[in-house]
Amino acid sequence: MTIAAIEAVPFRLRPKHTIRFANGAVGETVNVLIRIRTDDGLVGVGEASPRSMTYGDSWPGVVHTVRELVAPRWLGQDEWRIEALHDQLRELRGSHTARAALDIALHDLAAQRAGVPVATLLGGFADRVRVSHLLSLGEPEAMAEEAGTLARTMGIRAFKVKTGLSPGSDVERVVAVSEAVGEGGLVYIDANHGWRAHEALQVMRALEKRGVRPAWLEEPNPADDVVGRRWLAERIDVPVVGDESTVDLVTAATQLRGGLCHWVALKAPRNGFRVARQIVGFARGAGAEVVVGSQIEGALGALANLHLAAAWPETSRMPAEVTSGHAFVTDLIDPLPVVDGWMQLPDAPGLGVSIDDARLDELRVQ
Ligand code: MUC
Ligand code: MG
Repeated sequence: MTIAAIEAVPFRLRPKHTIRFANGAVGETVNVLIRIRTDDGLVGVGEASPRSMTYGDSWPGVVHTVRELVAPRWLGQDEWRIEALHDQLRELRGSHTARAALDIALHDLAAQRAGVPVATLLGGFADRVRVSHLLSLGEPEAMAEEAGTLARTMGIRAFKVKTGLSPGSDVERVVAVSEAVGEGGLVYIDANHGWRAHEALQVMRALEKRGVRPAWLEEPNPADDVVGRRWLAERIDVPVVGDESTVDLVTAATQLRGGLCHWVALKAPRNGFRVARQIVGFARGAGAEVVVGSQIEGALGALANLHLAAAWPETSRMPAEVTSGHAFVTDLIDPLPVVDGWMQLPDAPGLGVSIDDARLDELRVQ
């Protein structure tokens, strides 16, 4: 079957609260629904969540890329030939979120044809995922309170503590959340480039003195401070994780081989499934772990992340950030529930979701 139409529909998401991190915030935001329709009427979907502060992209840019640069190349092509379709975009630089959403939509189509969930098509390792939740950067007490509430109401025991504001207050954030989570919980840090390398070392030493050991440390200092990153990675025994500095196979391989990080974060909304598979293979060969993170996507993007986390043993080892769909008051689909700290995959073919046109029309940005 061939690709008959590709749509890029911007829609508005309203968060319950603005989600803050060291290099920006996500408040009311516009994401883009990608729909690929085949000549026999099957529809594959993906959500692009552009992040100007992280990748320099924007929703009008995603819409333009899909409508003007991708659609003319892909219309009339065989939907199954995913590698060939991506190869036609090789001259397109960047555009991670547009490319990832297109890749997700192609896999949604392929899995529907095969009659299995996307996670099964990819590898089928698990049918449920241990959940981690990203805590917005705020006062230590407020972050600890949010963690405690989610532990009680949803059974979540794994939390990303957003930091990168100031080393002293950041230590208090991590300590407060760790105390709220208690024994058996898992706490890790993301500074989104907010510290200098020596400040990151200072924070880790201060945490050690307080008896707190984070499971990993994401993006401690600016990634272009190559010397500082390596200096830090050589000095701490908590794994340093590349996230926005390891956006594809080449950057992930370069950072891992260069000793700038020990592990790598994957995100379906940034990597899609194809690039995620490449990075997982490289990381496994390099003896590195991967973790599944969120870029605060809507419920559709979070559903794609759930399939990614369930696909392979490597992506299932650590709790995955799949709760961002719960952050919004308005969205295209309802987020999946978290029960006792786990999220169950839908067993319907594909991503397991269909988009309600009336709901899309309400949220559509003209
Ligand atoms: C993260 O892990 O860095 C914040 C911006 C973004 O693109 O991702 C988030 C979370
Ligand atoms: Mg991160």
